Amino acid sequence: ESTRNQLIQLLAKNNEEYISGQVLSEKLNISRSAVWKHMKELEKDGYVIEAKSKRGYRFVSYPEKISENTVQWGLQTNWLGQKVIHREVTSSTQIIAHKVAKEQKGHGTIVIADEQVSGRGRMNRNWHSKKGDGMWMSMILQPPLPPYLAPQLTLLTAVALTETIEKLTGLTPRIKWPNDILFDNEKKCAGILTELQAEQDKIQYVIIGVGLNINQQKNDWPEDVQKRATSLQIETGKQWPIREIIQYFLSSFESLYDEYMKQGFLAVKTKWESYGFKIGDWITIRQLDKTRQAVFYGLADDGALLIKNEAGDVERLYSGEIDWFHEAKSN
Ligand code: BTX
Repeated sequence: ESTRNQLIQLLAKNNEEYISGQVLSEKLNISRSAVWKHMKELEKDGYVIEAKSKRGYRFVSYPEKISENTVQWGLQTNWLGQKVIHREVTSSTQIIAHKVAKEQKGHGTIVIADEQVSGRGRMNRNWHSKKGDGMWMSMILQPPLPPYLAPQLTLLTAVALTETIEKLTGLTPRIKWPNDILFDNEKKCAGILTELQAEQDKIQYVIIGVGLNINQQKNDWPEDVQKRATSLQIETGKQWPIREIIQYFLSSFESLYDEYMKQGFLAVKTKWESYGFKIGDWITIRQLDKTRQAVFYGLADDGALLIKNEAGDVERLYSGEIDWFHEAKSN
């Protein structure tokens, strides 16, 4: 790793505290005047650095750009995102994450891109991920869980994402089962894609992909997507800082994940239901080639979708897609 990157990491890890030129020169094994020269280079790149005699150096602010280092600066997590892989452009962060997970595991490693040229949704659908407009991220996790519980992680991710949007923007996002985040206008601002590598009774790793539309305008999407999509910018009328949203989401996800590992699914379920969209309403359920109507009852204790069918019996569903009744009628 380059001296420059090591230097950035040392300053970033130290947050707002000063770190002396002496300590830096010892840790990096370079002279103090070389340290000073590196600082001047960093300033040219948009880092704002404060230097105080007797105390040393500290970062005041980072360039707005997302990078492995800027994501870590001020990050409040214990294990999630402690390793960051960043690409300006890539096909899909899911592909990189799978590769990394296969080679070196890496529980908690995250992959972020400014732009994905073939971002993917579920069932090989396309996910629009234009440059600098959103959070396009994949998280590598190795939860000590049997594979059948993996869908709970998708629900957990939806809760963390919803909390993040609500806390930072004041908007009221809702979750459409199992994994879309939308607003009361039924437009979608985020999606989650959970991909699993497992043995019969044990998860080897999970890649959770999260796409959140942040600064797009309506015209940034093709027409078919415009009808269903929205962004934080469209909903609030202002631009949002992507780096801070990433950091807030990582904290929020980590604490919910830790709580879930200690206490089980109940805490997630309660929160999920408080954000759940159309609970108590008629919905349309599509499974393979079958379509039918039922009342959306809520979540079962294990995260399954509870519905009351036309005969009045309550059923559990583990997969499928739901739509609102009026959408199904108009199709
Ligand atoms: P999904 O299958 O539920 O949603 C995909 C559908 O949503 C598309 O068919 C299209 O109609 C619509 N759509 C496409 N792009 C957008 C967009 N930007 N905003 C709103 N609606 C859109 C949801 O799949 C899962 C998406 C996960 C994306 C992340 S990004 C990081 C990671 N890398 C990657 O390739 N995928 C994940």
